[in-house]
Amino acid sequence: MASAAPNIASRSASADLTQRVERDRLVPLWNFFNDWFTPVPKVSAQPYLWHYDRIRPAVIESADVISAKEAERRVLVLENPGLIGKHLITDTLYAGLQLITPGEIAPAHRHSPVALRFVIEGKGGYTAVAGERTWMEPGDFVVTPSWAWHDHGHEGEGPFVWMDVLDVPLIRFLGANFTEHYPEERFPEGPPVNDSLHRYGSNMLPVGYERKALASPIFSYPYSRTREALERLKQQDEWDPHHGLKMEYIDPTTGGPAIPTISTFIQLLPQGFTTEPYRSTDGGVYCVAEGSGTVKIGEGEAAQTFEYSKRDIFAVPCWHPYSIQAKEESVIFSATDRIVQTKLGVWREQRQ
Ligand code: 1HN
Repeated sequence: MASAAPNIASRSASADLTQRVERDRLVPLWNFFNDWFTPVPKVSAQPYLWHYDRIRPAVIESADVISAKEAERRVLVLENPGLIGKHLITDTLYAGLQLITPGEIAPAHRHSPVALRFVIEGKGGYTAVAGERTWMEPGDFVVTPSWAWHDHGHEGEGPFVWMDVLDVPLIRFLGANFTEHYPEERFPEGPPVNDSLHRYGSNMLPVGYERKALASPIFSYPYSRTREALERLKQQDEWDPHHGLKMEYIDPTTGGPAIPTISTFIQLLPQGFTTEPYRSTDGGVYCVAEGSGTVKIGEGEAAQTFEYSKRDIFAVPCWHPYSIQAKEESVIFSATDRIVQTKLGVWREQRQ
């Protein structure tokens, strides 16, 4: 057991040593041991919810301020109130709302962090990964693997908005962040639309398939398929008291997560269902695809309750218990760093 205060024989001698060794770039561990090694995790992120209806006008207005081309990516970043200036939604994840208007192209580039998109609104938008296009619809979950060339476009009408989530903080922390800009606006056209979904996402694999990258070869998980699966499964009352009906998006070639560094989930809660409080060490980003209700995040006096409805986004900081009460049947997407923690052997959960 770590004692509350270190047993320092002489405070003045310790302070004196601290001062003298500073010039030799030495710091006594006992000065900060208890600050670092706490019984439970210290978390900077705070519970927070963004009401889409409230922030939508600013997202739309961003098109008057800058073009997608000029901005490279025209995004309003979802910055957690506990991480001001860090531009992060949780301690380990970045998230933002990206707008693209008809005819615009967000130019091709690639970077080491992985990006995922969860489509919020619009029709006629697409992402191309290495020249292969996938048209996006609300509720679709789309992945841009590490170091894959990608550009976005919009050939429909009206605004097209999605939520981006990236593992930027993790990759920056590791010192492995590289970016490259493609010399043309768009990467040359590649395989036909949704080729990889048909090739790898139909419970078959091409004979002789060899895995080339860590990421799933599927980069589009259409909402129509996801919703159909949830609809079928819900008929059997598969309700986990803490999660309702919760599924993880996977790489069909391995059964592992769809993204090597971000775990992604979709859950359905029937009307009137309240999840039992649950916490885990993976903080996360939640986006409401359907429904409305309330979510309580945190414990004791620090607990906060937010009303949610379709398209709202909320942050659950790690090790904060949360409970969702579905007023209407709700479908909620989430992205967390669970897979990283699991691989490192430090992930914990607590069902309360
Ligand atoms: C990025 O490349 C995209 O490709 C979106 O759409 C958001 C945030 C930080 C760094 C790169 C995109 C991003 C980003």
